[in-house]
Amino acid sequence: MTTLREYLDSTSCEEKLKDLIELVSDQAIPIRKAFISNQEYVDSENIYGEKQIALDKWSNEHLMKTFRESKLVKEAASEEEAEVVEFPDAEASYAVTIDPLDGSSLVQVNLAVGTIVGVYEKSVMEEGRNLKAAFYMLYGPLTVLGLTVREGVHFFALNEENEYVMTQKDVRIPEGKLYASGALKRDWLPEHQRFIEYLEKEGYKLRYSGSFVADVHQYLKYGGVFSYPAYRGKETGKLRLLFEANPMGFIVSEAGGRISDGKKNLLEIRPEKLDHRIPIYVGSKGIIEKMENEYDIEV
Ligand code: P6P
Repeated sequence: MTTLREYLDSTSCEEKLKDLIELVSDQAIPIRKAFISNQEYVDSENIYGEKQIALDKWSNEHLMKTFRESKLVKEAASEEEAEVVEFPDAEASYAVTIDPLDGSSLVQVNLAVGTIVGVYEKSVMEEGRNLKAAFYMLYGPLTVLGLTVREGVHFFALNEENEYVMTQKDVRIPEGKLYASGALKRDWLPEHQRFIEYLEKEGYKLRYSGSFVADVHQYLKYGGVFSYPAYRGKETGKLRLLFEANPMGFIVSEAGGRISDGKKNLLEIRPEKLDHRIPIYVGSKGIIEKMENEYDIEV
């Protein structure tokens, strides 16, 4: 089976970027090992006012240490940090975004969570379409790596020797019929509600876990539309542009799908601030374009 390095060597990826992708994806091993002893909530919150579990902090600190020691990263932004972290000793210019442990509250109920990574040429405050690489490590029954270096999307899994081997090449998202919507139904805005009612009438099946990275991985395989919309009292929605929407949306787009804010291609939206939240509809291209053309989704 093709290893991660063998795949990377078959691409036009720069050597330092290959090294960075391998180094960061290998951190799935220590992060997963830390699950058992870092599950409790700690008395701190992230910048979004969300309670943190010890693992959020542990994985963030571990990844930041990895970046610093690698000298491959000039700056890193994290869902768990209030500011961009600079690495003045870096010998490369990559700018990295991380959600160190997306869906972390699910660790306590043993559901899949993951690490989301975006790599830019020089700055994290870029439109998502400028990503040089985007990948995620998904901690489920297998430890899976979903990766794009702008040459399609490919899945890898850790084998018995803790080496990533390719399990699926050139992933293409089908026009499947899964759907999900975050936010309380009583707070959905009228056009979003109308769209969801259409999906249900068309026989779409609800699949929603509470972990964006795990849900998007499922939608990549089976197709459909995952949404976390603008909703009453939170017209920006909940998910973060830099740390969740851009990298995962870029991967879905590279697999032939689409990510939208409800009106337009989300990957063309310039971030206004680090903690930029945004409504998202991500998944199969056909249904998302239908939504954009036939529903006046409130954004
Ligand atoms: P809710 C996890 O906190 C997260 O950012 C995403 O991974 C997930 O899709 C969403 O929030 C879940 O939000 O409101 O359903 O708990």
